[in-house]
Amino acid sequence: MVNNRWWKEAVVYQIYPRSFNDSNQDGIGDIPGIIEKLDYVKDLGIDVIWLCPIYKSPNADNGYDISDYQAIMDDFGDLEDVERLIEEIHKRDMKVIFDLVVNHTSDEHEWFIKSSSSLENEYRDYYIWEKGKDNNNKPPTNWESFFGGSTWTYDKKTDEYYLHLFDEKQPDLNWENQEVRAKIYNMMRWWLNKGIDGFRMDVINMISKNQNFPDGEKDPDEDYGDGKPYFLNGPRLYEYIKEMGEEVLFDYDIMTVGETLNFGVENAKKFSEVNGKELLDMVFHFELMSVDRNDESKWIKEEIDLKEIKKIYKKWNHGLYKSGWNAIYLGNHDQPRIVSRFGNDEEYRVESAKMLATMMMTMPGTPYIYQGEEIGMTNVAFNDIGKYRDVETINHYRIEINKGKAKDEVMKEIQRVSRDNARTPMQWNDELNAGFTQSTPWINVNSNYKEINVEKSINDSDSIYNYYKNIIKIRKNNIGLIYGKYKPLLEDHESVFLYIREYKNEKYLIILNFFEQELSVEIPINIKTKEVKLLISNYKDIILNNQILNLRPYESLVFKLG
Ligand code: TEU
Ligand code: CA
Repeated sequence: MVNNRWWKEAVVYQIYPRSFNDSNQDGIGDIPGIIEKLDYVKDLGIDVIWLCPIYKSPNADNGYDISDYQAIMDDFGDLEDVERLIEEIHKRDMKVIFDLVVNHTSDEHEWFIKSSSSLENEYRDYYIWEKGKDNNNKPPTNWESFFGGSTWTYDKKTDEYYLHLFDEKQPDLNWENQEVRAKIYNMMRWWLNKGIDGFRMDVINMISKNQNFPDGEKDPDEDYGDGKPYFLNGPRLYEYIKEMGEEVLFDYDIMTVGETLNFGVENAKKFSEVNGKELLDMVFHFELMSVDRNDESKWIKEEIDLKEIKKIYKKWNHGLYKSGWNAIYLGNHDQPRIVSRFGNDEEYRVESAKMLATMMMTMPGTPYIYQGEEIGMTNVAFNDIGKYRDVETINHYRIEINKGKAKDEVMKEIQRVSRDNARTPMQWNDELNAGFTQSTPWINVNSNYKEINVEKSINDSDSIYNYYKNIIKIRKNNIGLIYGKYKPLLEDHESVFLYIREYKNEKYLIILNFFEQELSVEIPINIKTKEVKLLISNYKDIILNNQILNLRPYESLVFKLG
């Protein structure tokens, strides 16, 4: 039997503060700006807000490079603002989880400044320092950073290299050092005691590294090898997370969600609890994030195969049915806009965005809506690299151009994949800068804001926004959609996604036409009885002949089968 928990019944809304709402007209979203919009979030039907990093940071990676965990980024406000934010969220009967970024800090963190000051400094061992190969002329390993280039940067002063899986301004902390861990746990308690309701744990399965630092496998024509086997799910990962549970998590009624690359269902289950105590409640796996891209490079496109998507959901839904829990997301601040990626952001923007919402809200697991998804915000196609802000995007451009790739081709990749697609300002209305700011925004607003914005969406009863609102309500009023068992049907069908959710004597049937082609499908269940009720659909009527349902582009339907 599945245990009922508040975080299983919650719908989460992710806020990327920099791009949400600017209250003081400096072009950057901020904490008071979020407070101004809490009623909007609440009204959508949200229970939990996941707030991306708001800590002090020089912003090499928009706050994922933290220079002080217990202070606030100047652009965003101060600690008082944050305390008020927590209070205002709670006042509205919502909860808030913070981003926990403890695989690395900023190189401007006091710990790193001390660590890099000399070999003897007491903070030296807080980070991962190694001698290079070939008389210290080459990095210790051939690993490639997520943002391109080596994972090691040479430090002249102490004549050693430090490890950074991400940007060189994001040195990896040395979790082998017990003092580092103790300080992190203290910091976590400090925030929990301020009343936050949990953490989203950034790249949490990277914190334990294989201490032999072996080279990764490498293609002869590539510059770098694959270090993932040596820093993902490392030898002491479970020990560390369990310790974090004992030192911090077990003492609070909170929710935790780990961001985990290549983790797998078995790990998700294993890490979800220990001796009946909740550890990592759920994880963000990346399997759906690679269905439209090449395994080797996220920049190379592949066609979406619905059968693969079905397999991924089945594996995770069945795997975590009895123990563990799923996190359901299609997009976030690192991914393209979901309607542009999995739907159709032109002719069928509204229909396809509703179809994707239907899938998310009827899957087992806690759904995460990324800001702007609820109004169907789309990718942005800046024509000039100078308009992009994301470090990964800018590095990619430089590296590919240096390799001799044509500019047009690189820009096309960037327009499709860049993380900045999700980071353009929230579109509130059709006024200057979409109502995000009165001054120049830190990144340009998507030019479609006159068409796509919150104000317009609220006033249109047929909008994506009102559909989200509606389906969130439906999910809450039908507990079977939360706890029900997942049963896929027509698993080999290439364009229709069909499944049942079953809970005690409740039963639901979900039908999604995943693509734009119209088609007919024979429904293996009789839906023409008086017990069957259509809960929601994204078309005004339904075309049914006997058991044959005619599905229009991206048509989606949710039935309650008595
Ligand atoms: O992301 C980790 C991650 O592996 C990727 O999603 C990453 O954003 C990138 O696309 C790799 O190609 C987390 C954060 O969500 C991301 O914003 C940070 O940049 C990163 O960690 C480092 O903290
Ligand atoms: Ca501001």
